[in-house]
This record gives sequence, structure tokens and C-alpha cells, in this order.
Amino acid sequence: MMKQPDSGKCKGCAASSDSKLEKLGVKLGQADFVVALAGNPNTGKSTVFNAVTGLRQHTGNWPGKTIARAEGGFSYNGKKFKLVDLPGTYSLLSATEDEEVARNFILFGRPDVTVVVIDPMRLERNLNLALQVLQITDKAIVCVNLMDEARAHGVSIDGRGLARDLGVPVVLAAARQGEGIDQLLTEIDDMANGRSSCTPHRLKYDIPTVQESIEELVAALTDAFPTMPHREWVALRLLEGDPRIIQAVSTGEIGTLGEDHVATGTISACGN
Ligand SMILES: Nc1nc2c(ncn2[C@@H]2O[C@H](COP(=O)(O)OP(=O)(O)OP(=O)(O)O)[C@@H](O)[C@H]2O)c(=O)[nH]1
Ligand SMILES: [Mg+2]
Repeated sequence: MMKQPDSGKCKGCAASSDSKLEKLGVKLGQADFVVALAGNPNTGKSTVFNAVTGLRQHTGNWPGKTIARAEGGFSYNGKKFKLVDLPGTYSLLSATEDEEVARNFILFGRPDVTVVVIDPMRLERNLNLALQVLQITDKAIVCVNLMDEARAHGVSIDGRGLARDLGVPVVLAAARQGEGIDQLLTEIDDMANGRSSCTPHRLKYDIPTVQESIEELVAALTDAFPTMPHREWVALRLLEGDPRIIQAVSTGEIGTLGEDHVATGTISACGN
């Protein structure tokens, strides 16, 4: 069992940052930053989304509730943030229809910050997605939600140790009670504005032949899709034979996945 960290923030501290938060609902206008909420199903992403935007995106205690992107806004410290609530996904490699919405936005939607919401009672499975996200971005925050349930089950989380091992900020939260939301907003604000930097844990592909093949594919992808982000990730999927990615590359769709998702963003949440 891991040691309970001294996170430095508590339920009672919310007032200090509440004054900096303005929930904008769907009335956002031009945002300064885009923040994605990613995570396994049922970890509380929509609950975080609602707490911060004031919207009422559907939540429930069964998996798979969010099936399309929902967008809402908030202002914090004078900057406007668009928050994107994504369907739950176990992996960036899996591709049911809902998961593809999440994966396409994380990879090609160019979020300024990606918050990965994880369940402390299913750490191993949840960290799989977190580590995949850390492979592709150094602007990520891990939010360990459902901490009230974890405590009730005698599970404690060493937030500082996890942050050190992952190389990104970790926030412990119980979003339904508003616990940890203030600290999450501070971390998002710091990261979006470049006041915090991180060095995420990354796997290295140091087998020379694999590395050479990746470099060759990245060069070809750069020629074909000069503005596409995460070309190394796409190259790895091509090497693995991911059928959906092979199809998207051969049809050229891969170059527009991010644009599609920005253009067709769904505002499925309802205002207060
Ligand atoms: N006890 C407790 N329950 C929570 C907390 N956060 C969310 N929940 C509950 O967990 C359930 C799932 O929450 P959602 O916000 O819908 O989870 P989600 O990650 O959006 O789920 P998907 O859209 O299916 O991926 C709901 O019943 C929430 O009320 C929390 O911090 N503590
Ligand atoms: Mg949801």
C-alpha cells in the first residue's frame, strides 16, 4: 500500500481558486487554450467537466456514457479555456467508434493540455492509457479521481511518488465532492501558460532496425502530410499493421482527422 501524500490542498481550500474560476458553459467564444479530458470509462471525466464548466454533461455509474465529444468553457486567471470531454478509452491503440473519437482528438486535435483522469482502484489498467498519452505529449496532467472511494476501501496513493515516476503533475481528486478541482485548475493553468514543464516517462525503441524503419516512415509521412502531428506514433502503427491507420494513411484521411474533429465538435452538454 502506498503512502498518503501531503498534497497541500484540501476540500476546504477551494475558495482561494474559486474566485479565479468563471464557469462559462457553452458561451466561450475564442479560447486561449484547449484542454482534453481523457481516461478509461467511468473514471469521472464528465464529472470534472461539469464541475469546471457548469454544464450538465450526462454522468452515471455505468461505462460508456459519453459517446461523442462535448465541449464547454471556463475562464481561469483571466484566460479562456475550452474543455473537451471525451468518451472513455482503454488505449490509444483500440478503436471502437467511441474510442476512435477520443483517440483522434488526443492525437490530432492539438490540445494544449491533456488531463488523464484515472481510477486509483484500477491503477494498472488506467496507467496503460496514461503512459500511451505520455508517449505523445509532454503537456499532460494525471488526475487520480475517486479518491473518496479509494480511501473508503483503504487504498492510499503516493501522489508525489507517482508524479516523480511518471514525470508529470499528479492531482488527487474526488470530483463529485469538488475535492482537488482547485489544484487541477492551477496545474492546467501553469502548464498551458508554460509556467510548468515536465519530462514524461517514455519508452525508447532502441532496436536499430526498428528505429531506422520509424525514421524512414516519418520522413515519408512528413512529405505527404507536412502539418500532421505525432508522425512517429503513426509510423509505429503502420509498422504494427493497424488496419484503421493504414486505411487513413492510404486514403489521405489521416491528414484531416484533427481538423474534422475540431470542425464537428459536438456541444452535447446542456446549460444550467
Ligand atoms: N464517489 C465518487 N464518485 C464519483 C466521483 N467522480 C465521479 N463519480 C461518479 O462516477 C460515475 C461515473 O462518472 P462520469 O463522470 O460519468 O465518468 P466518465 O469518466 O465521464 O465516464 P464515461 O463517459 O463512460 O467514460 C458517476 O456516477 C459519478 O457520479 C468521485 O470523485 N467520487
Ligand atoms: Mg463521460
